[in-house]
Parts: sequence; C-alpha cells; structure tokens
Amino acid sequence: MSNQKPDDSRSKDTSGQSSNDNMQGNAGETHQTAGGTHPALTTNQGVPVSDDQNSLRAFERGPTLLEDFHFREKIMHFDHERIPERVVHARGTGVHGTFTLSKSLREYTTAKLFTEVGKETPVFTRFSTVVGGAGSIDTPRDVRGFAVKFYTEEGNYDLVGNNIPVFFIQDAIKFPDLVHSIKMEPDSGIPQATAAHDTFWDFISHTPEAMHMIMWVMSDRAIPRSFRMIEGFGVHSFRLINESGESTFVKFHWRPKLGLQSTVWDEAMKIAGADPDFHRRDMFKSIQRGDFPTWDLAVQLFTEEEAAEFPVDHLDPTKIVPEEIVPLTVIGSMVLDRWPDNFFAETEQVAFCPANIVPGIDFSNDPLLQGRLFSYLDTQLSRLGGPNFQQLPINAPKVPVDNNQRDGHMQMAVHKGRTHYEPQSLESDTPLESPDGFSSFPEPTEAGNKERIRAASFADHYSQARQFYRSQSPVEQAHIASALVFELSKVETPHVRENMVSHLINIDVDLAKRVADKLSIEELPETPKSAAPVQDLPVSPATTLIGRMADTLEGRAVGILVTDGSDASAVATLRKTAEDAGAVVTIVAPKIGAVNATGRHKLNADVQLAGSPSVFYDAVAVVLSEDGGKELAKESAAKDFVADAYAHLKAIAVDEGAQALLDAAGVERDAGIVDAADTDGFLKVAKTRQWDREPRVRSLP
Ligand code: HDE
Repeated sequence: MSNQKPDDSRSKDTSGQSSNDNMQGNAGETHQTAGGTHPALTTNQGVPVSDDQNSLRAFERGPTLLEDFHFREKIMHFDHERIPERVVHARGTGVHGTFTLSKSLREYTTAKLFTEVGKETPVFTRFSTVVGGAGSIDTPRDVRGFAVKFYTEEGNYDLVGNNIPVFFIQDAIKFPDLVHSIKMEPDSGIPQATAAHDTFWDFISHTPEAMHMIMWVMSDRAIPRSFRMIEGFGVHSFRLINESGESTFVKFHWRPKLGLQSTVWDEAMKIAGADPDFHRRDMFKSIQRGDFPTWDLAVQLFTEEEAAEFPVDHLDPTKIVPEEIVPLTVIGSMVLDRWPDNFFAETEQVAFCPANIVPGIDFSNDPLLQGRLFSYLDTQLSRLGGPNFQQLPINAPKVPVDNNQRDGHMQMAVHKGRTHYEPQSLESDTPLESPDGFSSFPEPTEAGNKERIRAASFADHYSQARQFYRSQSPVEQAHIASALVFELSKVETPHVRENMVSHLINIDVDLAKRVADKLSIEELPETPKSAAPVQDLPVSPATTLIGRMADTLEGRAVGILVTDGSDASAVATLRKTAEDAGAVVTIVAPKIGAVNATGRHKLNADVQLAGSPSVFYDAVAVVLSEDGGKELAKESAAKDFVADAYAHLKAIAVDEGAQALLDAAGVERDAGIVDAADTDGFLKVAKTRQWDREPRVRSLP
C-alpha cells in the first residue's frame, strides 16, 4: 500500500507538521492569518489545541485512540447540540427591539412600562408557526405566534400572543387533544406543518367551539406575506391594576405600520418550495438594510360592568370584543431593529411564559389563560433541561434577581453566604419581601360548587363565526370557502367532511353550500343543534384583511426580469420609481452578474431566474428586447415568472419585447398589466393585488 495522501492542504502530512502549525500557541495568545487575527483554539478546559484536523492515531493507518480528549470532547459536545424543539411553535424567528410608550395608562395601571411616556423598554420578539417542526416551511396555512418579552425595570413581562385574536378551544385541558390532532398523524408521520388531514378535521368537527377560530384560520390571515405585515393579539383579557387597587380589563393588539398583507394560497405553496425560509429571510434582510418593522401597541379597556353588556363573554377565548364595541387606543410602538447574534442562544433558548407579569398587570379567569400559566413553565423544564433556564442571557431580566432559590441543573450563579432561607437572623444583606412588590388582585369570588364545568356564557359557538364570515369582503369570503375546500378535500374520510359542512350551515348556509358543492356533497347534512341561539351580530369591518392593507410599496419587493438586450434606461426608471416608493428592487435574469443591456450598458443581475420565481415579489416588471422576449418564451422558468405573477394577482409592467413571453405564458392583458414606461400607472397597481382578476384565473367556490 502506498503512503500517499490526497492533496489536502488542511490534512496533516506524514512529516508531522500540521497545516495550522502557525496557529499553535498558548491560550490567550493570538495568531495572524490571511483572515485576520485569531485567538488560540482551546479545549473546553482552556487548553490550547495544536491540531484540530486529525484525530490521534495508534499509527499512521491505525485505529483512533480513546485518550484523544480533544476529539472526545468535541464530538460529545456536537452530539448534544440539539435540544428538544418546542412541542408547538417550534419554527420561529426572533428579533430584538424597543417598545416606547406614547400614552400613559397611569389611570389604569401601576406598571411602569405603561405609565411613563417616552420610556423605552427593550424587547425580544419571536414570531412562529404553530404546527410544523423547527425545520419546516415558513408559509403553511397556520396561526403565527407573536411573543414579546419586555425587559422592564420591574422584571420581565411576556405578552405571548398570536396573529389571530381567538383560539380553537375554551379550556386548556383540550390543548393536548387539539395539538395531537393537528400535528402529523402518529402512525404515518405525515403530513408536516399542515392542518389539511383527517385527524385535525375529525377533532374540529367534534368541537363546535372551534368554529370561530376556523373562520380566521381559513382566511388569508393564516397565509401572511411577511411577519412584518401581521397583527398580534394577546387573545385573553388581562387585568390592569391602578394605584388604588382598581381593576380594568384589557385586551392587547399589535398593529403593523406596514398594514396587513397576505399571500394567495397557490403562491404560499410555491414559496414553500422556492424558499422554505421566506419569512425568516424577509425579516433578516429587512433588519440588515435598516428597514425596521414597527407595530403600534393598542389596548381595549373595559370594566366588569361594561363587559356584562357585551353580546359574548369576554373570558371566553373563542370570542373577540369587536373594535366597534370597544375601540382601540394606541399607547406606544415597538420597533424591531437588531438581529440576534446567535440563533440558538437567543431565538431557540428564549422561554416565553404568559405567567411572567409585572406589578400593575394581572390575569383574568379565562380558563385557557389559566392553563397556559402552568404549561409554559412546565414545558421549559424539558426543553431547556432544568430549572435555571431563566439565567440564560436571553431570558434573564435586566434587573437584579435576588431570592433564596438555589442549586439545580446548570446553576450559573455562585451564591455566597450562609443562609438561603427566610425568615432568618444570621445575615444582614439577604432579600426580603417589599410592600410594592407584585400582589394579586383580590377579586371577589362567587361561592359555588367545585366541579368540572363549562360556563353557560360560553355556549354560543356560532354567532361570532357568522359575524366574522359576514364581515369579510366577497373576495375574502371566497378565499375562506376555497381554503375549506382545499383542506377538506385532503380529508379522506367522507363523514368527517360531511360533519364539517354540517357546522358551516350554522355559520352561513351559503358558505356551507359553496363548500359542499366543491366536495360533491349533494345534499346538505343535518345541522348540529346549537347549544345557544345563533345571533346575527352586526358586522365587524375591523376583522377584514383587505380593508387593512396599506396603500404602499414600502417594505415590499419588486422583481424586474431582464436579459441581454433589455432597455437599460427603462429598467433604471422603473427601479428608481419603485425604490422611491419604498420597495426593494431585484433584477432577475437567466444568469447572475452582468447582462448586456442596450447602449452597451451592463445591468447587474442580482439573482438567477430559475432560483428567483415571481412569488418572491409583490409586483414584477418584464423588460425585454424583441429577441430577448422570444428567447425567454422558450424558458419554462420565465413563463412561470409571468404566469404566476398573473395568477397571484400581481401588477406586471411590460414593454413590447415582453409580449412574446406573455403570449407564451397565456397571460392576457388587463388593468393590472401596464406599460413599463407608465411608471405612475405601475405604482398605482403595484401597491395592491388585482382582485378583479381572480375569477379569470381560478374558479372559486
Ligand atoms: Fe401556547 N404554548 N399554548 N398559545 N404559545 C407554547 O410553550 C399552550 C396558546 C403561544 O415563541 C408552548 O415555550 C397551551 C394561545 C406562542 O417561544 C407551550 C395553550 C396563544 C408560543 C404552550 C396554548 C399561544 C406558544 C410550547 C392552551 C396565543 C411560542 C413551547 C391553553 C395567545 C412562544 C413553549 C415562543 C408556545 C402551551 C394556547 C401563543 C406548550 C397549554 C391561546 C406565541 O407551553
């Protein structure tokens, strides 16, 4: 056998010299390489390592020796790099930022973050999907988590919300069932990150209280365009407690400055393949370019007496308190402006808990909230491996922590002193309770029987589902119907589909008929008896999404498709117009780098066409020479680029050369397709979706 080794400059040769010999040295020393100055590589004991390329061998082609402590330590650490992912909300994206108060709630609360106008509180916000695993796609139809940790001067306050203001169930005891039904089925392990399968709809069809949430989840709110364009809701009612000890109920709302925006379903599915990290990347890039997403924080405030007049029980988390009944008051805004230094240390290890509240805020008796107060603390124990996870930098409050809790797995503090109990008389500087510390609101309680019970005031499961559906625009109603058809058509068991349709009858007969028709259910099934009369509540325009879109290109993306021969000045004008309107412009071409445009101009193509479909953009332009148009008309990626932009209701600016491509893609001109030279016209249509086009591109139920 030959002693020859592959020519690998990083492998150690038989002369005994390491390629990194110039990096040998003592801990604390530094070394120069082409890449700059580097500290010495050490073991976890701080011992400098001389060779990190080769394990220790008995002889040149012999076995590896167990005494190689550096190898064992390195592999041992690697073997344990993963921690259990979150049982729900596993896939998430976290960003640091600041909350600034603009209106004092002093009348209602003593919590300093909500009373001192101008006060800036650091925050860490994590957005997530609920169903999929940590490595799953960003754009499934799903609820988005919207969890904010406020590092206040009175300790950490977590507002752990979602982008939908209600929830599937009324009692936390049903949460494991809900989640078991929606996650992949346990025998097959499929499907990932979607509710579109039998077990979820089976569970839901036996859970009428979920119907209101189902309307929201089937709406376009569940397929957002960007985390930067979602609302956030605390969902439950909480209490604010003022200096006199008086309580006011509060519901929290986050409202994005960029307005709401969704994708269309076909687009969301295609994004999933083209860029599974679509939302994470969108957030990362916008922070990188200094385009910091901002939300207003608004509150709905009401008293116990006012709540008694609501048509629904505000303690029921399957209900909203419509903004039309209790308007929103904006009290401050949150700007997210700093990407974490390390994904694992921060986004993965952050531990939110709705029980983390500060003096001046308290819980309501919402039974879902009450269950959550236990669950989050409990789940962190297995996810983060012990009771000291609060000491991790991302979880640690920015104020001193001082108590008599000691020891435990991975204790980071070195506690001093002799006593860790109280009361005691041996030491002086030990922590004591303070009168201004957190105290629970002394809510007067009604006497009653201790029993497993659902309040009678929670019995109306359909009225707000109906209210939501009827509040939507015709386009949005069609999307709800079509989402239900999509989901239920993935359900293989006929009676589950029928049971679901039977609930829809109680919500809106027309909706039930539209869905039944597409599922070939010829006769509407019998309607389940509603436990409470279904009310025709007044519509709530605040619940629509299209009505909450901002008429802007700010924070949006425009893709311009070019190839050799494209008109450089037309591209430059379009680019400037879109950028001046706040959009990020990307030049897409069959190859990256320089494209030979007209007038011997070179156009710098940012991305390659095959890897950059039009689903990445909110509006597109196609600027091609006649030859370029004919050439691209043969490319399926180019045809998909325009056909998808058209099908996804996007504005398209085109020049004459683009016509051959439009023809090949079967795209017919309409009001959303404008001349590339008409920049004002393009801006106008690019700021929205071409809803009128939809009936021409897909048959909606
Ligand atoms: Fe959660 N939820 N949840 N949830 N939830 C978790 O805690 C739970 C609910 C929400 O970015 C878990 O740390 C129960 C409503 C968000 O890290 C777990 C119930 C709302 C996140 C848990 C609910 C939420 C979670 C899993 C029914 C909106 C992600 C990992 C009573 C108001 C936080 C973890 C992050 C995470 C339990 C319902 C929001 C298991 C028992 C309603 C945003 O503790």
